[in-house]
Amino acid sequence: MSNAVSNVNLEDGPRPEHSKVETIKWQSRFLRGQISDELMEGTDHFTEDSVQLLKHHGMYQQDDRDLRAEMRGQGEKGKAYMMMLRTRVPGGKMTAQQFVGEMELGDALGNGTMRLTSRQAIQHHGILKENLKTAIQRIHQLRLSTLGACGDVNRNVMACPLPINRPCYHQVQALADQLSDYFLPQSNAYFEIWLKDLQSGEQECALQMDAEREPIYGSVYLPRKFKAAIAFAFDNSVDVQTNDLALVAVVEQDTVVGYNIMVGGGMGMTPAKKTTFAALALPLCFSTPENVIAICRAVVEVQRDFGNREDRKHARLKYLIRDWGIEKFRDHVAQYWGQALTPSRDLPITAVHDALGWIDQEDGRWCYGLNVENGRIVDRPGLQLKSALREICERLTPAIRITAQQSVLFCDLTPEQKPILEEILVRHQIKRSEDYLPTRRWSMACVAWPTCGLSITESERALPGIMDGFEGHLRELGLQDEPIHVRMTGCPNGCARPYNAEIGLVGKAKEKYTVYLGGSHLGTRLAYIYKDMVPHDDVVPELAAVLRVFQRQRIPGEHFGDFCDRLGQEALLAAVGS
Ligand code: SRM
Ligand code: SF4
Repeated sequence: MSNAVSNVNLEDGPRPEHSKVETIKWQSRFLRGQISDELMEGTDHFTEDSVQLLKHHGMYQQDDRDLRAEMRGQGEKGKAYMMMLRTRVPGGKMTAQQFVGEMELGDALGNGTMRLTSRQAIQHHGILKENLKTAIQRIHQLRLSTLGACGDVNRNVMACPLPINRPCYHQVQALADQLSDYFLPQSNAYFEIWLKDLQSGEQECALQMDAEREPIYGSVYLPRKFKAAIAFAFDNSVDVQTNDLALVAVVEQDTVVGYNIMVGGGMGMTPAKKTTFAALALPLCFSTPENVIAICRAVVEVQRDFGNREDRKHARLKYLIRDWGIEKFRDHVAQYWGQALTPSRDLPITAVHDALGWIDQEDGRWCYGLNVENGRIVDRPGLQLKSALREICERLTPAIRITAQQSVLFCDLTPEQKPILEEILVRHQIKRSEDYLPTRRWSMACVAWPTCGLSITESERALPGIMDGFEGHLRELGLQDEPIHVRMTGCPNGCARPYNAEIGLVGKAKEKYTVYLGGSHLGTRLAYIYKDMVPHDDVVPELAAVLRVFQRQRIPGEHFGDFCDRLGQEALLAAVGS
């Protein structure tokens, strides 16, 4: 056992060399800070210290970047401030009533759209500071919460969303719910700031969390965000290895007999900072279902105590594991847990499902997975998506699941309800999932402009056009049935997980992208940089050139990502002829 010295003293607070955010958290009295006072002020935005704390309450301060130039042009110094609010939805599971309630919230207080996220959660954009409390209270009244959706804590826990009626699926969802609850901040700040003035009957579930201590996190919380997901080896739709804590259920006769636990996945990186990198989680151990939460807690505690608190760009768990090596990390987890760890079972990931189209739940009921392009639920001329989803929810009251590809599943439908759902889609001009090419069903873009303060390029607004062009070439080459995974982000932070996709398009400079190739459709291999600084208009021609080589040289049945990986960058460039 090594003698590594803890990086934080939970009693004494941050050291001078720690980042400013550590002091803000430490001085916040468990996430309170000045948020309540600033809410009362008539300003349109929060101070920087409060902005850091607000993340733990599930929100980001943003401004409409489309309006920045206009506001400058009018001689104003200000920005069009607004808040993004994120609801936690473990495993993406919610009721139809909650889903409709969230859409109504977006209409009443947000920008009239709702966003399904790449972690199975829900986001609203465009909420004004003055409406924030009402928005959170409405979410609370839906028996949902934004607490811990962002910030230096465990975020929304992902789990396979398929509603198949077999014990293993229920067990995995139950564990996602348990982990989500277990790692929630315990501070009463959320209740005090947002919910205290609700009628007493409506406070009910918030009042259960009135402990004034953080038994797991301590007073400075984690060094950085922390993410967990649970997959099956036969369905890795949650992209499990991109998480800090990655659980793969070991299933025997439809029942979970344990979990392979992996650690240290993460996508975010800063190209200019060479010490940063994307990483896939590495095997830690096997756990029985009885021990899994305790071992997960030990992982979180080791990261809490030893994770880097000086440099937030080096603070995710993956850097601790890279600095220490997995063996030393494993030793520490065993020590914190108090028992020896059991080696992982040999259980490779073999498949991913997009869960779209009609799926037999194996209990006489059906699920329909609807492809929501880039997760944006909106009504616009020619696409009445929001209205259609509302009607489906109100008439059929399906159970809802959000997928890790930003789409939605309507579950528990009777055979008689199937034609009704189809009719609603047709009447609202919604394309059925079956009518998309497989590559579009698998495509995913992050939000980027105009709300994301970190975006360098367009993403959500750019990918549909890029996919139109890409699909044209697929058809031309007879490759239209290839389920090639394309993921795009407006900056290198990787919110749509581009670095393990078959094609990753990452915003690098104004209207320029880094093109990554060679990730695995299973999510188990990182991609390499194929070309850097590719102008937006050249992206499709560049990809088309690679498609042509793929069509000529692939081994029958070979996936696009596997082909690009087999050739590697140099050979691929040579084959393309550039
Ligand atoms: Fe993300 C920051 C949106 C999933 C890595 N992400 C942001 C912020 C909050 C920008 C900011 O810090 O100011 C973005 C808000 C944009 C907006 O206007 O809504 C944002 N991230 C998103 C969402 C909404 C993308 C989407 O289109 O679905 C996803 C919300 C997930 C959720 O429900 O919790 C989202 N972000 C991810 C993922 C994918 C995942 O977790 O599976 C990643 C890569 C995995 C990882 O964490 O490494 C990701 N987001 C980041 C990072 C880089 C973190 C790092 O370790 O370097 C940042 C920037 C940061 O934390 O400093 C970031
Ligand atoms: Fe914003 Fe970058 Fe994340 Fe896209 S990848 S949402 S641009 S932080």
